[in-house]
Amino acid sequence: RKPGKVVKAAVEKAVDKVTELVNPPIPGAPASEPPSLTEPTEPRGPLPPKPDQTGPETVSPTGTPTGAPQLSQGQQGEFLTTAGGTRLYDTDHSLKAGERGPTLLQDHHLREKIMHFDHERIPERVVHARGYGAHGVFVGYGTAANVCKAGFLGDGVETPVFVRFSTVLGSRGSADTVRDTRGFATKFYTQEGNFDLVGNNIPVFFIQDGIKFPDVIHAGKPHPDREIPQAQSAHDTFWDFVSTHTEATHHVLWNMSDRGIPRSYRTMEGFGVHTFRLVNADGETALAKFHWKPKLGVHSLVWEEAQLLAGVDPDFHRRDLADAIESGAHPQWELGLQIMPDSPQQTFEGIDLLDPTKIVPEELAPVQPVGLLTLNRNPLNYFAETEQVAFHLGNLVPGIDVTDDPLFQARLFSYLDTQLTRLAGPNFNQIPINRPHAPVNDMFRDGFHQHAVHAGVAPYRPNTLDGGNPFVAKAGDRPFVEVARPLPKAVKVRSSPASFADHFTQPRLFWQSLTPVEKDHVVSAFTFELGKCYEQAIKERELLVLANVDATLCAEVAKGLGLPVPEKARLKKVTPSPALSQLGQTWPSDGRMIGIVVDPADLDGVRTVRETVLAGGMVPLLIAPTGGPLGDSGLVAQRTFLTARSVEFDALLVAGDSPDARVTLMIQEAFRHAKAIGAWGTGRAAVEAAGCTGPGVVLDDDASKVLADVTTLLGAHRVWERFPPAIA
Ligand code: HDD
Repeated sequence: RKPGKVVKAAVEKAVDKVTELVNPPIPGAPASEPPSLTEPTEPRGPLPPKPDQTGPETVSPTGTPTGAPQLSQGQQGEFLTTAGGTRLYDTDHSLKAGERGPTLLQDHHLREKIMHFDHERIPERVVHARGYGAHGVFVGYGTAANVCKAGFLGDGVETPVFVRFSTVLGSRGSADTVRDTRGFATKFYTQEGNFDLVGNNIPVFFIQDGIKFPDVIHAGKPHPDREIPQAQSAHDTFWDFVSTHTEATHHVLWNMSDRGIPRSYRTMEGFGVHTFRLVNADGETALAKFHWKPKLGVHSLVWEEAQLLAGVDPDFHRRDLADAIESGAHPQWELGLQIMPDSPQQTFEGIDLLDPTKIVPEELAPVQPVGLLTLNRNPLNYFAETEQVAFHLGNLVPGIDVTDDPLFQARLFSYLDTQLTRLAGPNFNQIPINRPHAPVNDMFRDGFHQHAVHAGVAPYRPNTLDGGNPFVAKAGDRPFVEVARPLPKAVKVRSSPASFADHFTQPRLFWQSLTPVEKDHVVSAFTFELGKCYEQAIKERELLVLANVDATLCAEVAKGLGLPVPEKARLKKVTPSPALSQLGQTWPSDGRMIGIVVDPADLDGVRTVRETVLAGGMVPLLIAPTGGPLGDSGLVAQRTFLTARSVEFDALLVAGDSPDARVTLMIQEAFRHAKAIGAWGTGRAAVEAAGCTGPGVVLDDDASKVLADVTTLLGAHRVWERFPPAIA
């Protein structure tokens, strides 16, 4: 045998071993071929998708075909073909007049390949461009029946869903962890048609009337001259707008709070924001607000961590969601309703329910659980599903109707209109991810990208030629019927009701409901963002706004900016809503990332800890000086001192001492970000040498006790006691 072959075989064997250790086989998953170092020489059939991945459903839960293709038409077939299906024998060389000659115009494959590539990108969403999606299932509890007749809320009814999370301001390639509002859009493929709940992780909005949407977005997007900064609100135009447009104050307060930098999509609340009108089987109506409550609790990053992550792992939230689903840690949210009477005034406890800058505190109208959402499958293809999904608030089902909130009303126009350019035509509902699972019979015809081959000759009503089909549904056939509500006697005006003028009571309510630690973070966020503005007048004007929210908030931000504190404003007394704080509760530690700096001298101890972490539903990541297998222990380093950074982990365990400065940095960052730290063996010396002792740092000889204490600390997410807040 030639020596080269022996070396190659040995390398292949080693690669296979490491691959198996890093990616242990998933029970029940179809066996996949081991990766090879050389290019395959024989054609083979399509590869199956990974067990956590599927495309849009091809049949509804009751067996109705959804029209989605059975298996994606992909590049996994045996032979490469043209788009017309003709087999090709070469795709690496253009057709030329001789090897050194010019390329011939007749080369159809060259022209088709480049033509298609030139048009692979479509316009990104004008807002919410950066997003990530997942498939799942929603199961109704049946508890909403007294207020809402929607079938999907019925007891035990299972409805397939697709959820897309997003940031608002950044471009499609921007970082996940920037300070911003997060989109939380859910498409329920119900048996009565699609219902889209297009919400955010913040329950209020910047504007009360949709006509101002271009203004707030132009202000938040990068400056038009230099197109900077990307995916940020920390710049002059944003603060110029919100400091002069005070109805934005409530939303701004939420953005500057920890809600603006979620730890994960899995640990965010979601809100439908607007008030909806619900109808029950007896035709009675109620007003309601939708809430998503995460089973893992509401958790956030700290600001420095968010900034580091934007560079270290710009895909942090995407990766987190996909990994969690792949590993079987399926994230869940309970859907809840706040129910308010449908009074002629459409107010509740003095709160105008048509004003999207106002919340209804949960203490006044408790959130009543009506169903459970589980995200359990990753998309098969990002573009086909996550990019092409199109949400629209007008996708309503019997039992759920709109209200006259002027923001809601403008949105009803925008979401259809925007798809015409983004998805190039009016037939975007025929894209597999958007196809309803209920039968569709719409008489819409032709247009760009028409997929259907419609039969019949009479796409109009009334007709006799197609037997009068399709017929309109009668009351017993469960049609969607707009609620017939008397309109107030009115004149045409361009103005808002007087109740919309109160811009400060609820921001104050939010501020006063936060704990001192959370208030500290709000002060820092305002100080940071305004500190990035160049125009002095903008900072001073925002301080005037803050003076109307709270004197301490205003004074602390002014101190940070080095500016005089404006005169005290007359402030309303508010009753805090403890439900608005995200601290003070204990949550499951499922799916948390635990970094473990290994001790090469005590790999048995590391193995035990790793197994306990896994058994606890958390994810252990072993960090060692170099990659690859750790001795003969059967363990493999998933991170090295070069590739690991503290921000990836929710808690850090240090099993071994190491003179490496990157380990010291890892410990110090985890400490600074109020994370739980545990150490045993020689690792204790490493933590002490980094100067990181105090609350939330567990040092003990018994590794299992260290892990147990760290897991308990994770229940509260962070160890805030480490840094007493500056604000009482
Ligand atoms: Fe919007 C996208 C949420 C106000 C116009 N919006 C979009 C998405 C979310 C929201 C989550 C991303 C959907 C996806 O993942 O595809 N938007 C909101 C919320 C609002 C809101 C919670 C206030 C309560 N939006 C709003 C207004 C307008 C729009 C007032 C226009 C008048 N939004 C759009 C849009 C987008 C969109 C331009 C861009 C891409 C798309 O619709 O499909 O139509």
